[in-house]
Amino acid sequence: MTTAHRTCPICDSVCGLKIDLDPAGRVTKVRGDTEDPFTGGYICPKGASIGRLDEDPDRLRHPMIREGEQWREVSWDEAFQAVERGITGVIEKYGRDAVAVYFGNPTYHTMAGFLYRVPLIQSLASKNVYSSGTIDHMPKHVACGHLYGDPFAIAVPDIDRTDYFLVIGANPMESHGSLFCAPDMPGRLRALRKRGGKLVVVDPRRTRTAETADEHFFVRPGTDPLLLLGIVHTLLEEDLATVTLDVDGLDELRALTKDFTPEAAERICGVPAADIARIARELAAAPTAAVYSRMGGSVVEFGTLTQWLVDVINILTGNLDNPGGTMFAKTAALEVFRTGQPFEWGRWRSRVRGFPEVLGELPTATLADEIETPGDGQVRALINIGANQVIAAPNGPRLGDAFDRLDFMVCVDPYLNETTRHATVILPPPRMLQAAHYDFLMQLVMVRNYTRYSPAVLPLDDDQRSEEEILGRLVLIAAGAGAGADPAGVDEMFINQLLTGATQMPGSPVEGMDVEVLRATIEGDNSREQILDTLLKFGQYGLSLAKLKESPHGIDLGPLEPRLKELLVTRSGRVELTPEPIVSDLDRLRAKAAEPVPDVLLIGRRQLRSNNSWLHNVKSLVGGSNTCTLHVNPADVARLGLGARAIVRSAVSELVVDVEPTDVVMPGVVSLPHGWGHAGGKQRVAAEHAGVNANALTNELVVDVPSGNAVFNGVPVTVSPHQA
Ligand SMILES: Nc1nc2c(c(=O)[nH]1)N[C@H]1C(S)=C(S)[C@@H](COP(=O)(O)OP(=O)(O)OC[C@H]3O[C@@H](n4cnc5c(=O)[nH]c(N)nc54)[C@H](O)[C@@H]3O)O[C@H]1N2
Ligand SMILES: Nc1nc2c(c(=O)[nH]1)N[C@H]1C(S)=C(S)[C@@H](COP(=O)(O)OP(=O)(O)OC[C@H]3O[C@@H](n4cnc5c(=O)[nH]c(N)nc54)[C@H](O)[C@@H]3O)O[C@H]1N2
Ligand code: SF4
Ligand SMILES: [Mo]
Repeated sequence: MTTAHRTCPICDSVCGLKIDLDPAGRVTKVRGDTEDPFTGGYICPKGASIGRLDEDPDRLRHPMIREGEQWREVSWDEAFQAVERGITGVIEKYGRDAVAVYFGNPTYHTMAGFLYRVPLIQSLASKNVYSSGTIDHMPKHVACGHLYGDPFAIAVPDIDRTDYFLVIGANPMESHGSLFCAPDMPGRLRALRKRGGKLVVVDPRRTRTAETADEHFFVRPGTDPLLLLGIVHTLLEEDLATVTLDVDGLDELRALTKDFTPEAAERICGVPAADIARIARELAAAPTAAVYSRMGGSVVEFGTLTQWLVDVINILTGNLDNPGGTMFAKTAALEVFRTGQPFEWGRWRSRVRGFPEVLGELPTATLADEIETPGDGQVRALINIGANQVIAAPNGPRLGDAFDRLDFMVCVDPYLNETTRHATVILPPPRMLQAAHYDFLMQLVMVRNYTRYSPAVLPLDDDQRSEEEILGRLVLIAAGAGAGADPAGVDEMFINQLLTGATQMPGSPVEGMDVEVLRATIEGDNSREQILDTLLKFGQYGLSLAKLKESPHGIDLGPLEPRLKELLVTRSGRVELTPEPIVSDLDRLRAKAAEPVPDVLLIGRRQLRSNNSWLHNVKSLVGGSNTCTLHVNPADVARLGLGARAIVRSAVSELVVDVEPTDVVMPGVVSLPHGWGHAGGKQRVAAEHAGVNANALTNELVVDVPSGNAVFNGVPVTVSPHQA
């Protein structure tokens, strides 16, 4: 028996795992790694099931090619040749914009996803770049891009030191935090209250987080910006603001929020005006406070306004970039994604609906339009990496149909599922435990600076390819170098670029040094490790791969420290409180607030033993509370005359759902989890617990305008009894 240590790659919590394996490499036991200085031994049921998940017999072992309805296992050579024919064929005939690339959620966690994203985008040179960012957190990037100039300057709640924590539309007790990496969230939230801190939650559901809180307010979905404007209004009208940063636009903010009173907010969002004003006063009076919002304030019609207001309140109360408030983490690897230039967006627009590009991407909500609409630049091929849009994207089933119209689609994915079944070729990455792990992106949003590298636990078999190699080969195919080119060349080019940059940077410790000489000092067992070594050596702590390997449980790099001065890159050199592209959206909010309120609003629900769509094929993770039901308040059950099943209708489609009466959801709101609706794939356990696809109801034609982000929460629906 052997014991391995590695980071769990499933969610943002980065838990250190201690994994026992038998001589055949089968996982016999998984515990939390108590020696990990950051995650401290915390683990959830998903991490504990990593063995079952990894050993799932339905995971694909070989590349697959589809001929009609038939799938055939093929060699890697044959698969990559088919990809080359498919991609270059489309490029030659229709040009580069005809090939789209899509990066799904797991690409934010894998090393391959981070390291090959930019090379693939560059070699493809297509305007059609998409990711799960636009069905998730894009409003936060847009808000921070405009406020600070750097869309990656995302402040995280300093949970361990704060006195007051206001959570608007997030459920960290069950999601374990998002853009907020704080392992053992339950422990940290309990500790906050134990030391006399206050936790206030605003959510249309009484979630586990709400149950842990001092106060919980039901809020009508999609109306949080009005509540937050009421807080800003109170802070400014009552002279409670204590701005510690150099800001532009304070007077304009005062003028803009003059008529957004708590009373006006109460009428729309349902939270009493007196409570809104009191929360504002409490935030101002608390020695330290942090306001935080995620999916409930992001995948909504006014996601960018909501995310902007969250930061504005943290700024007005003197809490942004200060201990106990919200702060910026400092990653161990060189922060290559920061451009050092003021945020730019809208450098090009989507062809059909004219959405501005953000971070070089177009919204997922318009991918189907780009595939279906004929004309120059129509998308004819798709490179799809770790994404299950048929289940994850707004009006997912429309995308499924659109995928069938493509000339070519390649998926890098371990499963034959609702999305990959539309592909021509599937390239399966190896098991999680066969991949090394390093959290490039999660380190951006940690509540304590920390780093950890986990080498692969299990070796690759001869007939497997690492995900880095798979993506490296796609980079080369997209560049026109062919299916047989050596992907090590891609890595070498990246290392060379990094080293050249370092030698040319004024003040760098290696300024003027010979790149060849420097190259010889870079260590690692393979080129990916060498890239990591380079990024660590030129990173902000001067670490190295060797140092990380000496510390298999991870290295604590200390508490968060103020760092906005270093990150701020606005044109004015100040924090820009009232960026025009954001505040101009207030008119849309006013118009929306004047509209009649729909009878019922649909929201989502994350479940502890799920992670989006891909964890339902493991028996221990499905069943019990982890089933796909519609939560309906008993008052609505009575009012609408509902029985065991109901028909939910939206502007897009309708579904028959199982009804679960519960007062955890407020009247007028129903909640259906996403990630279900398993059909047409080869996941036997998931098929037995299929559920329904919540995104058959969500509408891709409604978006958060400044970011193009999808809207999953606050979808107008009607609910009526279903007679079997
Ligand atoms: N167990 C588990 N963990 C996960 C995931 C998972 O699927 N399962 N997914 C991972 C991913 S990809 C992400 S992005 C994160 C997300 O992490 P979170 O954002 O913390 O997770 P959600 O459960 O979506 O929380 C959103 C909350 O907003 C509430 N809400 C809905 N509409 C509104 C609204 O209009 N206003 C307000 N104020 N609240 C609203 C919902 O009821 C819900 O409680 O979780 C990650 N972790
Ligand atoms: N209605 C509604 N819809 C939502 C949400 C919601 O709250 N409500 N949440 C949204 C959010 S926050 C997100 S992030 C998206 C997620 O959207 P997606 O990223 O499209 O969906 P996932 O279910 O995470 O699917 C991930 C895919 O990656 C595959 N995969 C797993 N591991 C690996 C790996 O190591 N490598 C590769 N290459 N592939 C792998 C899985 O088999 C699966 O097909 O869903 C969004 N959709
Ligand atoms: S909370 Fe669970 S899924 Fe998330 S990293 Fe920790 S063990 Fe993995
Ligand atoms: Mo997400």
